[in-house]
Parts: sequence; C-alpha cells; structure tokens
Amino acid sequence: MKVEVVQNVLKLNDEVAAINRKRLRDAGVFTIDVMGAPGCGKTALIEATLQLLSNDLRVGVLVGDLATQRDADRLARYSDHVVQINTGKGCHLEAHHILQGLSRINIDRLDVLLIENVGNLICPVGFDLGQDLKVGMFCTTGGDDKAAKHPYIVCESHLLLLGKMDLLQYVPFDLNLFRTDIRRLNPDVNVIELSSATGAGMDTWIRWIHDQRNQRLKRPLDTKGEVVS
Ligand SMILES: Nc1nc2c(ncn2[C@@H]2O[C@H](COP(=O)(O)OP(=O)(O)O)[C@@H](O)[C@H]2O)c(=O)[nH]1
Ligand SMILES: [Mg+2]
Repeated sequence: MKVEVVQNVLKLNDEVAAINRKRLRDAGVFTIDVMGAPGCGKTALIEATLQLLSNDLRVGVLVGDLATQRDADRLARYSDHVVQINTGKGCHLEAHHILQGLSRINIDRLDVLLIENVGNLICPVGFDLGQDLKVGMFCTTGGDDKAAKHPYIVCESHLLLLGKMDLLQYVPFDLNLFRTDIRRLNPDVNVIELSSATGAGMDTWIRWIHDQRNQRLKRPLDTKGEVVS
C-alpha cells in the first residue's frame, strides 16, 4: 500500500504567508512581526512606536492574544488601524490569522504594519506570516538566561530587543552574560537595548525601522522576502 508522507506540515501556512507578503508588498507596506514572552513589553513598545512614527508614517497593528481585546484597546489610542486577533488555545499567530486581519484594515492607507505575536518565545518563530522581518524581544525582568534557553528565536530574528532597561539596576540581570550568549548563538544579529517607559534607546529602534523600510522599498526581494544583494 502506498503511504503519503507530509514533507512539510507548514506548507499550507507558507502558501498563505506568500499571499500576505504579495498583498502587503503590492500596497507598499513594510511589515514587522514582534515576538517575545508574555509581559516582556511588546504592547508598550508598540504604543511608544506608534507615537514616535506617526508624524512620518501611517502605521497599523495586528495584535494576537488568546483572549480579550485589551492590547487593541491600548493601541487604538494611537492608531485608527488596529485589529485584535484572538487565537483561543493557539499559542502563536499563523498566516491565515493575518490574512483575516488584513481583510479588516485598509492596507492601502498604511506604510508600516506591526504585528504583535502571541506572548511566547518558541512557536511564533517557526510560522511565516508574510512579514518582511521578525523581531525577537527579551526584557531585563525576564532573566538573563532567556536568550541561551531560547536559541531558536535568537537565531531566526532579524533584530533582537532587550526591553525594560530602566529596571536593569533593580533586578539581578548580567548584561554581559546575556550579550555573550547572543553573540555565541547569532554573531551577526543587532541588539537594541531600550525602555518604552523612559524612551531610552527608542531613537535607535525608530531609525532601524526607517532604514529597513527604505532598503526594502529600494531593493528587489526574493520569493522568501529576503533582500537580494
Ligand atoms: N518599567 C518598565 N515597565 C515596562 C516597560 N515596558 C513594559 N512595561 C510594563 O510591563 C508590563 C507588561 O507590558 P506589556 O506591554 O503589556 O507586555 P506584553 O505582554 O509583552 O505586551 C506592563 O505593566 C508594562 O507597563 C518598560 O520599558 N519599563
Ligand atoms: Mg501585549
């Protein structure tokens, strides 16, 4: 008897992600998927980012959580283009969630789309959503071992953030150990240390968004969305 083996269980997700990527690209929207543990400060980062970007760029947000629309309510104070996606028991966003989300905002009115993934350092990494870039977020209150314990997000992210730098002095967090672990796992990745509360480091993050967006608008991309050098 012939047995069919599914080689790529993510194939369907990848196909939908490709649809999202094309749709976003055609609309000229630069898209970032922000991933990190629950409570690391993703929503606070996006709240601050919306305020800092709104003079130059039109920014929308798709925000994933298992339940409630509390993050969307927080973010809607700074953007008219915010959609909450509730995943129920799902521990990460998948491309079809984004496809549904895109049907509820007018992407022709956007320059940048920020996706806040479900709080989780593991599963979101493996799912292409059709984003341009994935950003992994850690925080000082989460412990200095989290990068070493979650190599997948360290290796797969295009940029890493270390948030809540204003709290560094109050918690036992060995910054050198954290930095060394990241260098060992992914020597090339940029790390921005910032605080959404005080604004420290936010200028570097905002500049990174502008630079990456400009690069990607100017240069051709391959089918996986990588800039062709
Ligand atoms: N002191 C400080 N608190 C922060 C910072 N960023 C977020 N928080 C707080 O951390 C908690 C979780 O933040 P939130 O943005 O909801 O995290 P999320 O679950 O990753 O979206 C909230 O009480 C925030 O006010 C920061 O940079 N500094
Ligand atoms: Mg949140």
